[in-house]
Amino acid sequence: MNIYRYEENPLITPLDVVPYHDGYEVIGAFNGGVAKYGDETLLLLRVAEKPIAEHENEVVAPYFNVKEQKLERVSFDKNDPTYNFDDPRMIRHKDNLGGFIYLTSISYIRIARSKDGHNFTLDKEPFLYPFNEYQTFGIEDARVMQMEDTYYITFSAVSECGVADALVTTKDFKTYDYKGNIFAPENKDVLLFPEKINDKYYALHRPSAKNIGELDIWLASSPDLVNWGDHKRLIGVRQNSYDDGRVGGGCTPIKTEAGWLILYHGATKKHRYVMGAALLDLNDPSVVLKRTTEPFLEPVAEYEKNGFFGDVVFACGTVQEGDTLKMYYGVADTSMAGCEMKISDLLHHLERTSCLTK
Ligand code: MAN
Repeated sequence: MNIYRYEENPLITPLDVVPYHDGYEVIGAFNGGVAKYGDETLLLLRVAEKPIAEHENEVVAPYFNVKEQKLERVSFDKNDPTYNFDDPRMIRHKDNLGGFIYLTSISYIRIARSKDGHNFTLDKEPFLYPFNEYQTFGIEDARVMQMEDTYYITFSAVSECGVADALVTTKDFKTYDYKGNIFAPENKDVLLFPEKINDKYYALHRPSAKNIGELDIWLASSPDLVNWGDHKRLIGVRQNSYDDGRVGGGCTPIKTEAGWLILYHGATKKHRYVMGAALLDLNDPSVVLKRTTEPFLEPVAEYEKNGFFGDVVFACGTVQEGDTLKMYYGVADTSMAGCEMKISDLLHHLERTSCLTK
């Protein structure tokens, strides 16, 4: 299937972002949600900032102190046998496998604006910055759904309580109304459908089963976009496939004549992230009509393969113009890239490579 990657890729890298905090460096400007606002394309970038260590053996972890409303840092010694520093994204306890204590960077959402969809200018201030006890380790991976003149923004709220999903609404991308956590931990990748279906709102979400179960995409419905129920497992991981480790919704569902087009990320157990697609029934999104057995986008470009966490393409939004779909995606947990494809090509790809197993 034909995908045109923008020649300017990567469109935004950490070097384009001035740190918001003194003594910090920007290590990521990625996984940006997408909105069309007036004549501009907005990317709601996840900016990750890391405290600069004072000496070679220091590992520093940031957290937002809610009471004091300021960012603080905790220092660790790389040689301390109590901790495991192998995963660059986090610090774990050694004796308790999987025992997580801190992230090595803090993320918040900053807006990049563009008139041509290729050249972006960054806002100086964050748009969404941690403000409550569910966000002490940051705000990550925003997704935007537009209904009339209101934009609904979902994001991961990360703290020692786990990763929850929160919702805010805005009309101007300057101020916002907080609607609370709409999914409890651990859950990620909430995508709101852009219209009611048979008088109900729908969302995709990805509970992160820790004990029994897999990292599958679920469907929920709601009367008001805030209270969610009727949870159904929708798109699961598949053994021996590009998505045998985890799946999660990527872009706001796109309405086509053939059904709701879902662009999702699938990762192997070794954390290679690609983009797959599925098609849901227009009148009943709990019915999966088709699902790709081959990804439509894989990390092949240098900027997709190498970075803070390589071999990752992670799309969080699109702009649709007729049959053309402009997709913006995070690469290697580091930068932002853009590409274009035809929706009709995606539907053919689904037709050609479809398999119905959930
Ligand atoms: C994973 C990665 C990190 C992220 C944490 C918390 O480890 O996606 O980038 O910060 O989860 O969400």
